[in-house]
Amino acid sequence: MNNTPESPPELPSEAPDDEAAEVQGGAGEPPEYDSKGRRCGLLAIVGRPNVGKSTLLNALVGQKVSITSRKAQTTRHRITGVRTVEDSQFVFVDTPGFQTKHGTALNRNLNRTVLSSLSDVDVVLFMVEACRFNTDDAKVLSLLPEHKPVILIANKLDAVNRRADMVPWLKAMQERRNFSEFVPLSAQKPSDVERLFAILKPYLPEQDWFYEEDALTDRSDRFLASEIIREKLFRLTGDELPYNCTVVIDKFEEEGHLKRIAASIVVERDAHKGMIIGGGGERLKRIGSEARQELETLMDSKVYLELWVKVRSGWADSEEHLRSYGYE
Ligand SMILES: Nc1nc2c(ncn2[C@@H]2O[C@H](COP(=O)(O)OP(=O)(O)OP(=O)(O)O)[C@@H](O)[C@H]2O)c(=O)[nH]1
Ligand SMILES: [Mg+2]
Repeated sequence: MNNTPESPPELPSEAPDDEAAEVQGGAGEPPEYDSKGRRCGLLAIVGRPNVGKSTLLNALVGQKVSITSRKAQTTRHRITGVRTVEDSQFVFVDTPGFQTKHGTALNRNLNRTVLSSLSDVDVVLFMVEACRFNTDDAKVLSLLPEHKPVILIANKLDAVNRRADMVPWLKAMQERRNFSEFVPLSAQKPSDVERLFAILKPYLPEQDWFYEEDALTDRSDRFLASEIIREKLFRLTGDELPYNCTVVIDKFEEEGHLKRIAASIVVERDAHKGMIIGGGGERLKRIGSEARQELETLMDSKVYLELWVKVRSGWADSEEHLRSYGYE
């Protein structure tokens, strides 16, 4: 996976001192710089948990870079997905679903991630489920910056039984905010997703690309490994397992065409450990085997995966644990 950002354009090093001072002071002409007609911009995907933000990001990028599940609160980090179409580079930022309940340190951390992602983007994709709008959606909407274009994405269109309901719903939505665009779609339908690029392109500023043309994400294989394991954990355990478990990579070594990965699943209680391991260790085996298969495909190499389960009570409410587990 190619994830090296291109270095930003540099001022000519031979410029005399007084010229450099002039540029810094903001007077005079900006340094001559040719973006070759290219466009590039940051687009944040924001919304309450479970509306389909990560599903859309993966579809836009054309490869899985962000995990998804039926459970709310799946995404825990700011994850960048890149897609370059002709002269335009779209840098999408997936964010955790904004948390309105449970004031744990983890939730405060997730919300900080959402808010900081908003500050430097060119356009916000505000995602809701088509024909729905609840207090959690309203809370997210109230946090969006006033002076940035916001595009309303009404996802899960396939789940709307009566299309006629869309008209009054949209009218009510437009009264809530002056959205720059309104796009009803299904993130699971590739033709709907491809249509988005033409709609979004005019919102990208004219500037050179931030990433190389074939870049997909800013995240490392090591990070991806922990996320894929967490996804299998979320998907293969029922609602009995609370969402506050996490995955830590203890070892990530490459030996030629083989990757040796050891990871710990960290839970809050002994009872949770039992749920994950399952009778005769069956469930943990399945989590490991599904994760390994997917990692082998994504990383195009052989993967040897070792999984452990550890109990660390109170980790989700400890800033110190959060930091040591990679929550920025
Ligand atoms: N029917 C239908 N389901 C969808 C669609 N898009 C996503 N989903 C499902 O919605 C659930 C949540 O999807 P995610 O992409 O994980 O949602 P999210 O908004 O990233 O969730 P958090 O990371 O928890 O905030 C998954 O079960 C998806 O398969 C869609 O267009 N139609
Ligand atoms: Mg997500």
